[in-house]
Amino acid sequence: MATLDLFGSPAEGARDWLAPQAVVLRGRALSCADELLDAVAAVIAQAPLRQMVTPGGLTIAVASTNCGVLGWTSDRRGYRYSREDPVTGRRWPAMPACFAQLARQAAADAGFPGFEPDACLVNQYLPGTRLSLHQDKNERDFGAPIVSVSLGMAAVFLFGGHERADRAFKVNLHHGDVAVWGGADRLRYHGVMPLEDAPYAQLGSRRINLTFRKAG
Ligand code: MD6
Ligand code: FE
Repeated sequence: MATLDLFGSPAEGARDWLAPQAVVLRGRALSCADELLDAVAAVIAQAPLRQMVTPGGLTIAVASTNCGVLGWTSDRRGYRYSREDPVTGRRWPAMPACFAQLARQAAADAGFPGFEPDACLVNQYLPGTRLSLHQDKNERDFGAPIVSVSLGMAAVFLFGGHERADRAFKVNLHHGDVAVWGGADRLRYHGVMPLEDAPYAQLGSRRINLTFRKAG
C-alpha cells in the first residue's frame, strides 16, 4: 500500500547493529529527506550521473556522480579520488550543508564523533542494478567511518566479513535509513543485491545512495 510507503523505514529510530562498529540507524534521514533530494538534483545538474568503467573494462551498472572536495572515480587506469570531474573538467559541486550535517550527526550517533567527510559519492540504482561485494580502500586513512544514506526504493544490502568468501548478512535498507561502519568493521566487504522494482513515492523506480567518506 502506498500509504505505508510514506513512512519509509518501518522502524524509525531503531538501531540495528550488524557488527560491533557497524549499525543501521533506521529512518535517521527521514526528517531531511526532501531537502537531501533537492540537493541531489542540484548536484546532478552540475555534475551529471554517468556510468564509470572498471580498470578491467567493465561498465559499472550503478550511475554515479560526486560532491565535496574529492570525488571517487573509476576508469581504465584504476580507482581513485580526484578534485575534478573528468566529464566536465571542473571541480565537483560543493557538498550541500544538509549532506555534511547529516553525515556528521549520523556518524556521532553511531559512535564516531568528529567525522568530517570530504567526499560524497552519489549513486543511482534502477531496477535490476546491483553492486558486487567489495571493500572500500581507496581512502587515505581508514580511521574515519563510512556513512551511507538510502533514498527512494528499498534495497537489500549485503554486509560481509574481511574475506570475500565470508558469509554476508542481508539487510533491508529503506528510504531514510543510514548505515554507518568504521573502526574494526571499516574494511568489511559489502554490496547491494539486484534492485527489485517497487516504486517509491516521488522518486519512482530509482534508489539514490549517498556514501560519505573522509578520502584525503
Ligand atoms: C551503495 N556504494 O551504493 C554503496 N563503494 O549503496 C558503495 O559501497 C561503493 O558505490 C565504493 C565505491 C563505489 C561505491
Ligand atoms: Fe563501498
